[in-house]
Amino acid sequence: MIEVVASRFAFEPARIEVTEGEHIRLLVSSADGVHGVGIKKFRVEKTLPRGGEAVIINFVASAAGEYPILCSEYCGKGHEEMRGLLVVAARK
Ligand SMILES: [Cu+2]
Repeated sequence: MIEVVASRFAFEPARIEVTEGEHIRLLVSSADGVHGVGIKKFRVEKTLPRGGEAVIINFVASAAGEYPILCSEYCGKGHEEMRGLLVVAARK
């Protein structure tokens, strides 16, 4: 399980490294207002409620590569810059 905290306007950690084929479980919460987590490649799209309640996101990192983690809910002026990176290393 990987814990991630979203806030205006960043994800912490901003970089998540996993291995191809791994079953990923993210436990994501917001430190302030409403945010979202979007990882298009793996069809991840979840809203994070205001108030810090954690949301669990499950997916399989089925392809190696680097994929942006975007905020999927407009959250203010820095929304477009709010991004993390999911790095999926190829399985040896
Ligand atoms: Cu946001």
